[in-house]
Amino acid sequence: MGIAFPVAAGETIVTASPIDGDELARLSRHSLADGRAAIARAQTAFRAWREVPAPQRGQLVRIYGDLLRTHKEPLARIVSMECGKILTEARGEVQEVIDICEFATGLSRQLHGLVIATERPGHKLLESWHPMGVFGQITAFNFPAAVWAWGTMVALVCGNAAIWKPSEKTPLTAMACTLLFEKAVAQFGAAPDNLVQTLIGGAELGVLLAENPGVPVLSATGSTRMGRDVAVRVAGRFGRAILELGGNNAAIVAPSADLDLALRGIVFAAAGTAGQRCTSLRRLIVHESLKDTLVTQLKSAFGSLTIGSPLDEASHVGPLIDQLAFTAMQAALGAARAQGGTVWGGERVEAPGEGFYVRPALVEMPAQSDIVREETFAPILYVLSYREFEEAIALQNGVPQGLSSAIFTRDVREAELFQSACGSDCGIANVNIGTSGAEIGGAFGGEKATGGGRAAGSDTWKNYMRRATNTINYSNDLPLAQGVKFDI
Ligand code: UN1
Repeated sequence: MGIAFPVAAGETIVTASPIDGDELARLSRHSLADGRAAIARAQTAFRAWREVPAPQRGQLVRIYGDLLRTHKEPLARIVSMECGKILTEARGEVQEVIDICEFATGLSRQLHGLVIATERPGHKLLESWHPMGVFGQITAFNFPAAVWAWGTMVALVCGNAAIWKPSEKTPLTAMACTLLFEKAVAQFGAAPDNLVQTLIGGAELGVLLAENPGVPVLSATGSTRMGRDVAVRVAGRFGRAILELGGNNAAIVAPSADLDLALRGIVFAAAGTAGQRCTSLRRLIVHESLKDTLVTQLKSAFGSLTIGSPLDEASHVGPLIDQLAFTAMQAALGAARAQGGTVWGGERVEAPGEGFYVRPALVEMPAQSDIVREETFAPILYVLSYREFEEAIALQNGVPQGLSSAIFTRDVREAELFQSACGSDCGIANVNIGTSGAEIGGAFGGEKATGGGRAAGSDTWKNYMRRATNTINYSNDLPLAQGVKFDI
């Protein structure tokens, strides 16, 4: 079942835990030939799977969700060890996988088309939905399980086969998820071989998935740079890409905000997951009357966070993923200083081993300069102030990315305006909660440089299906649409 995971031989990937830099595993890479063979096998699996009724397909996903419930803790520990997020967040991530399984199981009985009013007598006009074929998925290190499940669990109930290329930094979580899925397949007993396959390797396998016409729909989560490359390759063969790329998420703190609540929301969104969520809060747009108070409170809150091993239940902030992330963070802080910023925090915090632990940084900026408009995948919160509400909205929208946004206010007019067509331009616009930590029930994703894709709940299932319009004539006549006459 699936692709056998390669044992160490030939070219290897060595994974290290961000906790202490210690080696976790050595794996060999799947080759391009392995990748091509996987696509061919997935096509065969798809042809069988599309014939299984959707509610039955849902039963496979239900079984997987049940298995995840019983394996939640060990899987969370793998997530924590491999990507460095604190245990409560790692458990939350596995819960997110369980939640999407539940959602997809229900969805398997709700995939529906339409009957549309037709202009012709004795005719019927329908819209029906069919699976696309092979669904490919490229995921990032920071949500090594949940983002995969948002796509793959929904794509499976829609009748597709799936191929997953996880981040090179988190192959063990991917292997654990895949092996557990194979257990579900064995229990289910009626799924074709190779329904879900996982490819371990680097960008070359992502390129293969992006360029291969055997993968009609490809989802990619990661940097805007990666997404631009994937988008062009997929478009070049008229494939469908679902892109979830960078965010540069802001929260507006208005004069009427409940400051206690805002503080808690801001600290979790900015410092949680060590600022390594695509929904992490990166910009605070605070009314000038509150700025000094809030900055003082934030420094004290950031200063009191426990930074340390993610496996220690007392830790609030775990390590950055690797040295490169640390270097990028320090470079961003340097640029912020050069652009007039005042930096508090951001320094490396000593910990046993080679992990890169940092104090979350708070950076007061005189303006939304170039560095503020960039996404740095680390805990840096830039603080800007505003006087008029329109100014706050303009700052919120004045960045290339458009993923998540929030406003803290008790003024209903501000809250409504923020969520209206004239307000936030993001895919997620929250009121009185932070920018991160979305539930799976809604569609997840954003606009502009975030890529425009949507995954998880709502009607995102349509991304994994193709739409057919069907006209049926049950009359004895052949009237043409638009009143066209063509007598022979
Ligand atoms: C991501 O960082 O790629 O909304 C996904 C959230 C999580 C998912 C983040 N549920 O923060």
